[in-house]
Amino acid sequence: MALTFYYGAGSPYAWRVWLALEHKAIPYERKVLSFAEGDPKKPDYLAINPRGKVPAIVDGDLRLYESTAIVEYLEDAYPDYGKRLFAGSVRDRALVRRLVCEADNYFVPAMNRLVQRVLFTKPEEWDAGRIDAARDEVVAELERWALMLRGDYLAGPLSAADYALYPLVALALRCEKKRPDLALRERIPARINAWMQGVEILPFFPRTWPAHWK
Ligand SMILES: N[C@@H](CCC(=O)N[C@@H](CS)C(=O)NCC(=O)O)C(=O)O
Repeated sequence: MALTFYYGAGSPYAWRVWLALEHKAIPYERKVLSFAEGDPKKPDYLAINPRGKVPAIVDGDLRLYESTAIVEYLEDAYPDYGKRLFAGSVRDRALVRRLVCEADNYFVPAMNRLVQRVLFTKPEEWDAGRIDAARDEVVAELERWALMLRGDYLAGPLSAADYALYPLVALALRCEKKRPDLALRERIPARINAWMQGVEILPFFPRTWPAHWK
């Protein structure tokens, strides 16, 4: 029986898992939950993830949530599928894990502040100073990431680190759709723009783009 992947469009965490499944060419059935309908908080889904958040997977009798744990599980449970998400030596793999931790612990809080102040605040209540401050924090993070890049991808070869960060940056950029004068895209370091393009050219990437972002 194929693995079941519980997904919500626009969730950067669910997007990570989708990219990882595609990277590893693992067969899966994707179930789309609607945030508007409150699907993640319905009893059937709470039985899979009691926190009521996407993503989650069900693989045989395993129920697993938290995107980072899921991505590590996919690598360990399907070692011979597709390409490695954590490739190379013990040290190489530690670098990938470190970058994933940095994405979660440093980029996520900066991105969340921006998303909160733009996407989750009514335009009539926008505070330009606080929005610009949040944008500057995201830019400062990306400047740091630009220095960490090891070639085309974050850890050298394409890895779980790229899939951890890309959806977060894409969501931050999504704020510019709602507030065109945010001026985030133009401040993104050139090396990060090039890195994003390196993810976007992956053959499976286009079908993972959030449906309502088109
Ligand atoms: N740390 C979690 C974060 C998951 C998360 O926050 N998911 C959000 C969407 S981005 C969610 O499902 N929210 C639904 C809700 O709170 O009702 C992970 O990495 O999987």
